[in-house]
Amino acid sequence: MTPVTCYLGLGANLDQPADQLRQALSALEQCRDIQLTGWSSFYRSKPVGPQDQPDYVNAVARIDTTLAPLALLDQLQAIEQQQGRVRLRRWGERTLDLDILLYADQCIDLPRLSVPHIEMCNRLFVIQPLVELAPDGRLPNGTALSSILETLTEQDQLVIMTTPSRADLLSPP
Ligand code: ROI
Repeated sequence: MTPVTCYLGLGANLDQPADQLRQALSALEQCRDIQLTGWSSFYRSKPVGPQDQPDYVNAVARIDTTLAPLALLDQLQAIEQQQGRVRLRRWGERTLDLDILLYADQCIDLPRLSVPHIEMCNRLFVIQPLVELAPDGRLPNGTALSSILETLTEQDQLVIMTTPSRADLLSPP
């Protein structure tokens, strides 16, 4: 299979969340069937959902992969588990969340996987890093990502944080 380009959402708000994201990028980089081709800045964001939980760190990664969608999902869930994912409640805090936002220009509707990610267009913490990484990107239906960003101005602003370089992925925190 020829590789396809995908965008992944990364989020964490427990156990030093920025380190969780850095480790996740490092794990992606080490996957045989995945080539990590870029990532956005890391952003600190207020929780969407219950407010009585720590702030999140969010980012978006771009990969090229030969994995089919469900095989990619399995791989992302394995990385979540390796990093000791805990999720204490629905809409609640978690050590690491890895989501497939876009898989080439495909629409996927399976019990385990919906792509484009169902909630992404409503969430500044997804769309802002995605537009940073893919300023000319579009949804499979042709909608420009930058036009979605313009609809999300009401949401709490994100704060740009220190973001790892490729060299940082290889060294321990
Ligand atoms: N809120 C923010 N800011 N970032 C997230 O990654 C995130 N993930 C979630 C919910 C609980 C919806 N809230 C979030 O799953």
